[in-house]
Amino acid sequence: AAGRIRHAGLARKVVPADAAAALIAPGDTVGMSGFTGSGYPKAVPEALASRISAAHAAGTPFRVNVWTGASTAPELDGVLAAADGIDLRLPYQSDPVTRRKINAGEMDYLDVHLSHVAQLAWEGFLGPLDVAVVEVSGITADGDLIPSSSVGNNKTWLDRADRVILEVNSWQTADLEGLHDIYYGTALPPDRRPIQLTAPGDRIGIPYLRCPEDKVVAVVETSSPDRNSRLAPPDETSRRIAGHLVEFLEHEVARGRLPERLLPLQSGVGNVANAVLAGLDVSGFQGLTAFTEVIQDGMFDLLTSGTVSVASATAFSLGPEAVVEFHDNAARYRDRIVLRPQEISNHPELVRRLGVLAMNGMIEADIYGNVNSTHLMGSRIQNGIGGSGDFARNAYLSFFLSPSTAKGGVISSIVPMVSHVDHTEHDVSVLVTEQGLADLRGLPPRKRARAVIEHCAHPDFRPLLQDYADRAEHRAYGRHTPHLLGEALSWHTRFLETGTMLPP
Ligand code: 0RQ
Repeated sequence: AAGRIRHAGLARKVVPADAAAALIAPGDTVGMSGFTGSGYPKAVPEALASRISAAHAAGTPFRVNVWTGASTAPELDGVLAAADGIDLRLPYQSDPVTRRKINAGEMDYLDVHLSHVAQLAWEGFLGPLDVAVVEVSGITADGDLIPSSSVGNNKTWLDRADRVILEVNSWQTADLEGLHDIYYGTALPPDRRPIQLTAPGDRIGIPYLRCPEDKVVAVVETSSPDRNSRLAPPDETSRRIAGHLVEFLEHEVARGRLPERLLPLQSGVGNVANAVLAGLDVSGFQGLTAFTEVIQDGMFDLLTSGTVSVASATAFSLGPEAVVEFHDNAARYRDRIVLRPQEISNHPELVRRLGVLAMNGMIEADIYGNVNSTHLMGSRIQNGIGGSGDFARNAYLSFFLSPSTAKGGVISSIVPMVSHVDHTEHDVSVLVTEQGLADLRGLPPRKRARAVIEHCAHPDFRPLLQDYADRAEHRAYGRHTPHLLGEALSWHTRFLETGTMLPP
């Protein structure tokens, strides 16, 4: 990484990855960088996984706890999980090997709101943070760290860890310098002050991460790309979901309930969320802003086309084409993109103040509008809650989006009762499927049920849901939120027993 380490003292600490990994001991808690496949360390986790495998082969136990920003990549979560090297993992993950180990009960997983992680670490009851392994894109002559393609919890890991290992990745564009805004004004109560951010593009911190030189025990040079996964192009279902949502936004503007430039957008990860952003790009909206968590391809396209003028986030999550466009023209995007620590990008105070329009995917919703974002059939984790709760609860309007069915039509995403709750009915304004949109604002429970069944449910399941709601209305213990408890989760049970939620 010639030219990327401009500080003499830290340049002297450069070692190969396996020497750095040797500084991590069994039982350590390791705070790693990385957020939705960007800015994660590329070399030390693999070297650590090799050490762990060698120890296991020799009959010696070796596991560590891994804290990150959010999901990473096969080179981090994948290799460490495959080596059975993780005792406890937090927060959001989306790695298939990790998911399998968690659901097999072989690895503990703590799924917490992404804005809470830094505070949890500071509170101290999760225990000490022994090591930080953080990717940066460079080190200045003064020893300031130029952040990489994600910020995540790096500030907190560098502040809290006893020992710090830096990976300096020369694949990241040098033009990242100046794009980040690292806010050092956070404190624990009772010393908290208001966060003085009133527009998505505001800069309230400094462009660098700080770390005392003597805490850095190793510096490793890398030059490997981020994960750069490609999302599926929007299919007909996603395009319809996007269509309903855009039509709703236009309607709200026409009614004078939203400004013409809307309010700052937050968009979740995944194919559906990406399709919604593509829908906004051809919608005629102009001068939009984003106060979001991740800049994925759809958001990047909105910045490129000018539909979105400025976007705040904590990470990029780009496909290969968008990465090339960004690296070739980073200087052009630098003034319009701000990457912040995730405790700020997702901060409830800021989400509420700015009046964010939150748009997130879901696994399932029930007829009353409770949403499950994380668990299949009540028990099998898919990814995690991520930032969806940070945004949904505090948003001006919170949308949850999903195809109305899953797994080829045998699962209904609209069910009598959700099998796991991430977002309660109180945090859900609007549900959208390819069938239509249910605006739940101001509706009491029985009217919510009618709207959800009529507008969101798939025709294969709609009569079944209507039948359930009708019978519940007559036979339930109470008529405020009528449920038949013996039947409420029977659709999930039927799927587990017969492979379909449809009755014989
Ligand atoms: O599984 O790929 O094995 O077929 O779940 O579903 O339809 O591709 O949708 O990519 O938008 O993801 C909720 C997981 C949706 C995501 C979730 C199965 C389905 C498929 C993915 P397969 P789709 P998406 C801030 C926002 C929580 C975090 C969040 C998510 C897979 O949006 O992780 O919101 N959200 N963060 O088949 C059984 C059902 C199902 C189902 C879907 N009802 N039953 N399987 N699937 N519904 C950003 C961050 O936090 C980083």
